[in-house]
Amino acid sequence: MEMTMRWYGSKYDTVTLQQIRQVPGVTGVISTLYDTTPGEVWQPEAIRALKKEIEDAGLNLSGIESVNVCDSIKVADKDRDLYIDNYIKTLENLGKEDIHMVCYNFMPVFDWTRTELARVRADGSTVLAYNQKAIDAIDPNDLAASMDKMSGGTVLPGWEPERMAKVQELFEMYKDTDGEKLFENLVYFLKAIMPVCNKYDIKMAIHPDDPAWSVFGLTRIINSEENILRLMKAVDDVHNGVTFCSGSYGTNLENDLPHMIRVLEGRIHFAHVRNLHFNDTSRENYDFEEACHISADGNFDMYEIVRALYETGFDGPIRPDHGRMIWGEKAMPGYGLYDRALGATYIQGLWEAIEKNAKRG
Ligand code: DNO
Repeated sequence: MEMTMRWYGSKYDTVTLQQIRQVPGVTGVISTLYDTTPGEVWQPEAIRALKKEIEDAGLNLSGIESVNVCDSIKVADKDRDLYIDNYIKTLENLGKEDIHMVCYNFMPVFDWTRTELARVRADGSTVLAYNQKAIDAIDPNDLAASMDKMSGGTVLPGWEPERMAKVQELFEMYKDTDGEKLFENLVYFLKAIMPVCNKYDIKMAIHPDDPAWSVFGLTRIINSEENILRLMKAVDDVHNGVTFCSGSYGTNLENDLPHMIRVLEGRIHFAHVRNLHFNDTSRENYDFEEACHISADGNFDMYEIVRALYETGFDGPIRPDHGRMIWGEKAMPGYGLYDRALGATYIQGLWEAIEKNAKRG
């Protein structure tokens, strides 16, 4: 594995490449061209400039999170082939720059969904949180505005204001797209891009739905072992792979995370490792918050998660995921420096112990 951190580019991120470089063991970043809109072709010069900036700081550009898939492709409207062609051109441009891992998602309308971006925990840190009652009380048309207000002026990945300005239109666009259709459209998209992925050895890594169930009546399909395996079989090519995000699959406690990693052996190309703390698991009051990375702070056995990655020969980029906001830091919710740095170090500690133990036999 390669330990990485997510970085949004110097124009948007509060964290610098120089700071990331000083986090023990981190050799790469996962980045994106945040200025682009879904559907547009990424220009070679822009990719090159991003890569150069990162390499000049002594780090690798270890993959892209995300090249977002536009709604036309997700709902299969009349423009989808045109946008798939654009996506292929983007992949080609990335491949030519020697970039081999692309994370994306296939969630309708909303990317990750939380009801609080700064819930205060007992130790004074703040975290992202989800509360079912709060979701049930929200009009989806207001969700983007409320997320924006909670963000404290920082950008939120997946919540681009231009898209969110037309939420109603988007809901309308998806009204005939049920789970089966969305799945078919995803398979169509993947089959169309596999040749370019094979040519440049680009590993596509689908990010799970977060949370791992439908919200606001919008279907979601990448949320369980059964569904992700179905997708792996439908396009049975190593370049059709997975971002294993423990904090997203783990929102549904029925998902056995270490087991999922094992059955996905060879198809996980990127790992997001984080823990969640559940306060209530009853259906009506379902409530969780994002804990710090260590097992003791949440509901997941982080040792077993990392062990499963190690034992299945995972060799892609791994990154600590959302961190708490601590020590007075002001940053993008979930993406401060300090707690993610602690997470990166902890995950590497687990990895080293597991590896040494395994080698000892
Ligand atoms: C949020 C992220 C997601 C993720 C996308 C992948 O923090 O986990 O926005 O990057 O869903 O396309």
